[in-house]
Amino acid sequence: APVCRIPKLRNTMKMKTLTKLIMPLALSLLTTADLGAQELIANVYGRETQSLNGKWDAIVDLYDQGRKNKIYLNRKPEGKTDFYEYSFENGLRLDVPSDWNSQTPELKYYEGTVWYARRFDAPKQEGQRQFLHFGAVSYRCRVYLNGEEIGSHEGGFTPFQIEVTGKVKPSGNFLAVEVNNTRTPDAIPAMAFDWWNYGGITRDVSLVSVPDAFIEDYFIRLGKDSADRIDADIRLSGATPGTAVEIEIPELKVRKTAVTDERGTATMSFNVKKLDRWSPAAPKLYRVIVSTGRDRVEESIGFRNIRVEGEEIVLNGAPLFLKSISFHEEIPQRMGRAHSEADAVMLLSEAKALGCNMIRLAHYPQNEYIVRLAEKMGFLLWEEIPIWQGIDFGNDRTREKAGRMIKEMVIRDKNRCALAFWGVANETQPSEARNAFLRYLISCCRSIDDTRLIVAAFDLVRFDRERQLFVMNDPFIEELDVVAINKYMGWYHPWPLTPDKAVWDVARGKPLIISEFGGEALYGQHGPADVASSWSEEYQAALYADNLRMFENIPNLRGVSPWILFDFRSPFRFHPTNQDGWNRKGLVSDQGYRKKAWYLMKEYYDKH
Ligand code: GCB
Repeated sequence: APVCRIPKLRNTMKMKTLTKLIMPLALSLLTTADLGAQELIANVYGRETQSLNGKWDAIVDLYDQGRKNKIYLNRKPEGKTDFYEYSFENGLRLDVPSDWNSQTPELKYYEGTVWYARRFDAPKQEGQRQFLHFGAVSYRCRVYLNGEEIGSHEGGFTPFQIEVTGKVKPSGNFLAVEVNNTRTPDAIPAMAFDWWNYGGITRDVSLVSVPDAFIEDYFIRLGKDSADRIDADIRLSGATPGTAVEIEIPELKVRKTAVTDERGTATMSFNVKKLDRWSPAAPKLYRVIVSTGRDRVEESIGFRNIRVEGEEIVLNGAPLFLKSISFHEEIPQRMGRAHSEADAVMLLSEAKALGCNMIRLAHYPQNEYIVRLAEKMGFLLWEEIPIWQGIDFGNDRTREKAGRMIKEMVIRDKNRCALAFWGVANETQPSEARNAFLRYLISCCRSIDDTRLIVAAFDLVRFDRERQLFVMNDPFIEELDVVAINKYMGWYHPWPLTPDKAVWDVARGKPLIISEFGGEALYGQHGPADVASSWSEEYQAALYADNLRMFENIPNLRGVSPWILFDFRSPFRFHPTNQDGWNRKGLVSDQGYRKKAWYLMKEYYDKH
């Protein structure tokens, strides 16, 4: 199981709550086993890996004939009468990692199946276990090694791995991956969403080697309400109970040991002296080394406290205002998915220039380069899974998938102190089915990590004419630590009164974040500041000025996150000259030029 603290919960939670947590958890673990994907190894980038990135052979399988014809066997004619109507040689070649849409014009709009294949050698290492690790494949895939199906995965933005110990040969392995990005009503996201549905092996692929008894997972963090106590849970795989595990933090002069219990987990809690806590202003990280007699892994970890007190979000004991921005995992200039460290530098530098202290990673877990660099650069993070309108909340299979997805996200990033918020949904409508679904997602997060704040974004705020106030009625906000609102005043909603009179009475008693606001403008287009259809920089800037004025009338406002940093590609956007397949709400154009509204936002952030 994932580092899963269910027994610990017994002390703090009622049995009824516990059963509610365990039942769905047990269910979803079963499904994971079905799929052949296994528990994730923490910190793959800190491991001994062989990269399988590069050029892969590819076959576009529009009518899904490949599996039926077992093309993953990669057979070659031997006898005189043999022939096979496929070959992975001398055909299309695609980059991994990358989306397929941006690699050849024929695949720009493609939604369907593409087969990827490559050969690799894996020199034998005695006493080692090996795992194939995929950072992400969009959206679903089946993996075949040397002619055998070894696993599958669904969900385009989270990692998975498959153990291949004893299955990889020292040389001449043939790895095929059947990737499909067809939209379906039971998928997450489902049939329509406001971003580009890139397909492909979009993140790094590696062969990870670990000792046969190895450090599988760990969760090392500052105690929830303590400025100097570090809590750690470390889980070993393949080790006998009673194995000693050590944590070393040289800069803090820490060297602590504990032994594993019968589940393979070692638990430690210890106080440290002179800890510099991580914050956006001082993003201090410490070198942490976890080791056993057989295995050793190290990485940089930061320590901080985050909690809610009444209407405040409190970081390291002090109230904080979140100066956030969103971006998609996309490089607009390249019209493709972001997948490298250089891409992360581009996206995050522009957020830094705006003066942000937080990123809302829209609308799905983004790659680890972005998450890790954001932490180093001093951004808090909000990470969510693509529960984005139109989700089939009544479908149990969809719920299981979402649960697995959110767990993969939490497992991957739980050691990143920058991560402050787990987002469970964006723009959902109240219903019993939705409530049960989201409650389940919250229980999935909390079963692994109960230290982050749980948030969801709603678009239900409306103007109450009688009370002359902006209000919202969704009882689900009671289940959240922080309430987030997407509200497009001046774009989707005309102003019912002037911005200085637009007062909010929403989610009082809790911190509120404006998680989206904005409007579209085409960079370099000038026009009247009061005509939306001018798509002008002037209109967008005036809209920003109005919204920033309204924010003064939201008493529990503790952060804002404009939509969005860059123009992004979206099949929702049909206007031939102003949009041409792009959502133009960016503060920065698709070519990287700052629009007028950028400067207003920058000034606002500099003042806060
Ligand atoms: C929203 C969605 C976001 C869209 C945005 C828009 O409310 O959360 O994904 O892109 O509005 O531009 O309409």
